[in-house]
Amino acid sequence: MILNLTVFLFITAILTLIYDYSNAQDLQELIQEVKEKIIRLEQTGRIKRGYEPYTEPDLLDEEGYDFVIVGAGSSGSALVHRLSEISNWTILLLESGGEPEIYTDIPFWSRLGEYTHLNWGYLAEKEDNIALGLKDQRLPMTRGKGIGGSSLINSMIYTRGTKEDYDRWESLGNPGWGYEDLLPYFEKLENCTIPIRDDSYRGHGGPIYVENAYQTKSGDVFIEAAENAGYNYVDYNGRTNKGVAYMQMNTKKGLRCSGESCYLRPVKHRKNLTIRKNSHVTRILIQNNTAYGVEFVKDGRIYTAFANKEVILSAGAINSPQILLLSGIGPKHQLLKFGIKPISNLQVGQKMYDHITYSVLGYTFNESITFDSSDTLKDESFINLYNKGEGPLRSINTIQNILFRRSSLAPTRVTDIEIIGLGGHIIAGTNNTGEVQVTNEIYENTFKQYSNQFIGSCAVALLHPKSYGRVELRSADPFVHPKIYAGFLTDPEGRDIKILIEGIREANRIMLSPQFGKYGVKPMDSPIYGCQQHQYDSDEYWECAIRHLGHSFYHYIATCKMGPESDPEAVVNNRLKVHGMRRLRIVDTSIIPVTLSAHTNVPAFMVGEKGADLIKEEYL
Ligand SMILES: Cc1cc2nc3c(=O)[nH]c(=O)nc-3n(C[C@H](O)[C@H](O)[C@H](O)COP(=O)(O)OP(=O)(O)OC[C@H]3O[C@@H](n4cnc5c(N)ncnc54)[C@H](O)[C@@H]3O)c2cc1C
Ligand SMILES: *[C@@H]1O[C@H](CO)[C@@H](O)[C@H](O)[C@H]1NC(C)=O
Ligand SMILES: *[C@@H]1O[C@H](CO)[C@@H](O)[C@H](O)[C@H]1NC(C)=O
Ligand SMILES: *[C@@H]1O[C@H](CO)[C@@H](O)[C@H](O)[C@H]1NC(C)=O
Ligand SMILES: *[C@@H]1O[C@H](CO)[C@@H](O)[C@H](O)[C@H]1NC(C)=O
Ligand SMILES: *[C@@H]1O[C@H](CO)[C@@H](O)[C@H](O)[C@H]1NC(C)=O
Ligand SMILES: CC(=O)N[C@H]1CO[C@H](CO)[C@@H](O)[C@@H]1O
Repeated sequence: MILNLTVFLFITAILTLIYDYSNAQDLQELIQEVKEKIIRLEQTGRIKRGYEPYTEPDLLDEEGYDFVIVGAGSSGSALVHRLSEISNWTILLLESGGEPEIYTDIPFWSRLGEYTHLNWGYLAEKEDNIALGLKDQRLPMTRGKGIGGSSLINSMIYTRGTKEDYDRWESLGNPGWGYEDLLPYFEKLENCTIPIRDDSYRGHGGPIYVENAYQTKSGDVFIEAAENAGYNYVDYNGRTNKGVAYMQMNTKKGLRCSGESCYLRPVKHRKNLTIRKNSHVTRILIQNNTAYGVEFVKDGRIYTAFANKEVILSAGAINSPQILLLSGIGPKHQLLKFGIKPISNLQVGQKMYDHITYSVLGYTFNESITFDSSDTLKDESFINLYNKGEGPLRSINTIQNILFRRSSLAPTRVTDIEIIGLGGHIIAGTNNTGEVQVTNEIYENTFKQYSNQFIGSCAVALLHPKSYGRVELRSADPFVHPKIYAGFLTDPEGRDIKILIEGIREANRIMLSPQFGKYGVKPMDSPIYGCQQHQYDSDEYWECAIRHLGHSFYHYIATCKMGPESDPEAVVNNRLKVHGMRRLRIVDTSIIPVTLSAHTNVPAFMVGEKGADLIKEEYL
């Protein structure tokens, strides 16, 4: 999980502990140090890395393939893995970013990528009454850039979503997307290595490994406390997600299992598959409402790739709509504003759902049962990770537990609150430096005082918001970032904020229980700077805190929403084909029409798997 708004601070916290580094310059030094360590351990034969560079054939000005796929992210990787099983299909995968870095495989350090070229670096537009405690009042809208896409820099939290979610998706006029239809894909894609009581929902033959998160004692206490508070221990990726559990991660023997490492790495040598990196698609080539190729820029030159069968966009929920808009598919008035000739007037980018999260709910402990990051730069930790899949480097931002709950305001049977238990805190104890940050006032006046204490925290996420944002063009230049409006907490009834506050109180109920009391757990109750005028723990206080530090969970969906032709918001149909167009599909999280009780990486893999089958059905 976790916001990039503070992961940087978290990283600097680790640095402060060990090296007393404190500025952005030193982040680059840290990255260098981690890289050098891995290379040295590899050269001396103490670890073995699985990663080999991606090579590609010479590029011609014009090339032709059966399928041209745009974006090597979570969905694109799954799609390409499956389509390239068909030996007589030729496939071109174009990815704007480059290769993974050697540290991205290591869960603990992998989020470093967020502060490098592996992140597109999107920031939401400034909006009223949200992000009040962030620099420039702009929310980071992080997106992975590189082979693997967002799964290269994400937090590897493994969640499928529930029967209610997918049945709702299907009920909106999307046959084939109900739970019964999709469960086989969730099973197919995974290799669940966790012992589970009712295993009948889980898969064991797929490329995506599932393992429990690294635990410290505080993770065990979280389970005890939640059970005592009335939650059942569940396999939250099984029959029901309602309850508490150790967090399941998509790691393979302790290492990141991304679209790159688990879907593409094993098949990248297939002769019928060409993967071109640093290849930025600028528009789809369209004639007579038929997509016949794409134009892309590599090393400053423009190239054309023709598609004999289809063009498929897997550029993610921010970039797929951007590419459609640049190609003339989208709201007519918006296109005309940028001088783009309208081809199909669809509501591209007009609705974007995400999961707003408050993740700085901190607690102090009187004993060291939380995460101790001082081990994470030791050679032994790297060796244990690579050779045995064990140790603290398996940990991602100290994530340990997950809990799903239905709030008192939940519209249907969905679980709409998620609480994540962490054995650390992402701001407290750090120096307030970094490219994205809370304001210095907040750091100095709120979090700094908790330095050098044993700390844990909870993140609370709203899974089924009413509020939504949107994505629009900022410019007709394909290299200019689109405008992103998060739209958090804009629902007129104010229901979203109420549910988040309910979630915060529930997290407090668990963390301040007798089970944690044995470890002297106390809330970090120094008010968030800017919210001192409210009585601590009042509804007004929490609303203020959330409006200051609530952030994106990077679970953008619905910007190229699936729906029947009769749905005015729909961009693709249930076969992932763009309405009114021929030979053009979208296969990524942008097509997801309904909010899910889940983080979106596994759903992204599922969409790739199912998309591949839809395409195979059509041509074979
Ligand atoms: C920081 C972070 C943490 C997250 N943590 C979790 C988590 O713990 N668990 C979870 O389930 N989900 C998590 N998510 C969300 C999850 O990773 C994403 O929802 C998922 O990866 C999206 O998959 P996708 O295929 O839709 O898009 P992406 O994986 O983003 O892939 C899109 C790809 O297209 C490429 N691209 C874009 N534009 C172009 C272009 N013009 N030309 C060529 N290529 C292009 C991009 O570079 C990228 O590689 C997280 C996301 C982020 C950013
Ligand atoms: C924190 O950062 C400031 C600069 O922003 C620097 O002056 C100060 O020395 C740093 N403190 C520590 C403890 O690193
Ligand atoms: C391609 O392969 C599939 C099976 O893998 C087969 O059904 C199809 O006929 C083949 N097409 C051609 C043109 O060879
Ligand atoms: C699934 O994981 C288990 C345990 O690591 C392993 O033995 C098995 O080979 C894996 N299966 C596949 C299909 O990779
Ligand atoms: C456009 O495409 C349709 C459907 O394939 C076809 O019937 C029509 O003849 C095409 N028109 C032109 C001008 O090519
Ligand atoms: C922590 O606090 C609890 C509750 O006050 C107390 O019982 C325990 O002895 C304390 N532990 C330490 C190490 O101080
Ligand atoms: C022409 C060619 O090399 N086809 C390959 C495509 O990929 C499949 C799956 O690996 C191979 O079996 C084919 O040989």
